[in-house]
Amino acid sequence: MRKLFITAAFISIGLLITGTLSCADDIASAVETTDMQTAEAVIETEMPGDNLPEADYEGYRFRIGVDEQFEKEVLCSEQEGEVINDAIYNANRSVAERFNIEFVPITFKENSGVINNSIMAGEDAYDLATGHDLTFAGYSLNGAFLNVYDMPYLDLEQPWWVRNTIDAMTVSGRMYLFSNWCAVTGMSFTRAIFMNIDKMNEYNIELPYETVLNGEWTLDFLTGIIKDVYVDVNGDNKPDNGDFYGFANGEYYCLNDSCDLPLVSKDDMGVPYLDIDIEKIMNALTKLQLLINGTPGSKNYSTAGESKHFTDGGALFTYFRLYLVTGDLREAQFTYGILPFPKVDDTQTEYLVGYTDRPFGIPKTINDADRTGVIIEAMSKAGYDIVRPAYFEIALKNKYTYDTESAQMLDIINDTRVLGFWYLYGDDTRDFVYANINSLNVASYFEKRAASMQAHIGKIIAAFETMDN
Ligand SMILES: [Ca+2]
Repeated sequence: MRKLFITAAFISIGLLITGTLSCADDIASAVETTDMQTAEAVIETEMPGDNLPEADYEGYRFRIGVDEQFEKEVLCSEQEGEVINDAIYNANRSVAERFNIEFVPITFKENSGVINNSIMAGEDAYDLATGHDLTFAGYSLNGAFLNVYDMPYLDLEQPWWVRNTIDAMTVSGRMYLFSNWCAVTGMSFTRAIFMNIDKMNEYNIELPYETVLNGEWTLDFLTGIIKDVYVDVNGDNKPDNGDFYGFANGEYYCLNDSCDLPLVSKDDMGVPYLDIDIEKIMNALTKLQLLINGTPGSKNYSTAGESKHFTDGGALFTYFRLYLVTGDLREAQFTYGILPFPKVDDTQTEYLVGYTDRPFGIPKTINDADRTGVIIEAMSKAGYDIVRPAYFEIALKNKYTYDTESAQMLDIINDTRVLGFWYLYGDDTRDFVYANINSLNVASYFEKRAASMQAHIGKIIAAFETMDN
């Protein structure tokens, strides 16, 4: 719970301090010097340390291959007075100064193949690479990347690594892509529940923060809140985007992971196997269908792009990527809150918050694994220490208020995130929630596909187990 309280305190003191807190030390010292009421909530202000050696890499140019669209989510070369940009700049700078390196972005166009081609040609052109998730999954199966577990100095138990994602991405004890705080993209692509607090107050509905903290935030609970919330605002006697709803949604990505339906399990040796539990899937999809499309309070957007209806104040809740907070929600005329995705039901042991990312791979052509390991670990820690609080500050920067409960929610979201194995390495079943949400023909859907899914997963296991890097 330590991280949770650091965030809460940071956000609260943000009310009193103008400007951007630039690093973890500033946060700690600011907390120490304030005697406001939040101080008592601060159990511990110290960020966890790393176990990296002192090293001087003599100005080494650490080259990161990065999709041109995402360069500034990894590397920022100058301060621009924008909170997240400047936090990434500060995180980069702290690592560069600590180890005497220079970060060099080498950009490429999405899916241009240059990373894979360069590595497979044996060129040592990149120290690290990040790109499109499915494309990079393909490169990893080609043998382009090193096994993350073989890298020195990476401490996967540290909080800047994403616990559920490591579990999901590890096959037979190997992992060829990683996703963590080296970049802000994973957090920004995290799917969360957004709540219009003004409207919740107007409807006299208790904000469900305590419910979340008690572990009782479930699909049924959310559906119970939203099912009868509908107003034909534009008075045309039909439900449309001119009206107000309880829950509005047009996003289906990650719902399978958020609903604990990874479709694979692992045996005692960590080898995945296809695990299609029709009863479990039907239980989740039935509840999801009711929420999304089954009550008067449900609004089903035809595309995720219609989410502006929510940011214009058209619903109590929506489900979307966290980057809504740096986009349309900045202009929202209401106070919003952020919540983790609900548990399917009370048999689910913890919240699961699905996300997508531009994962990283470590080219097998690198010539100094120690140095690469040190820099990756340091970048991950710097992202966690510096970029994470900055992102949370932006996420919580409501028009009218900061609330500490939302900070707690973001910590829960961060700690329970999962990048789905089947999403990255799967085939057409990636979209099975969307494909079945209305028909609920789950049994026949998987009956048709089980054999090919089994064969596919067998190929992935074979690729992982036979790679010599
Ligand atoms: Ca209407």
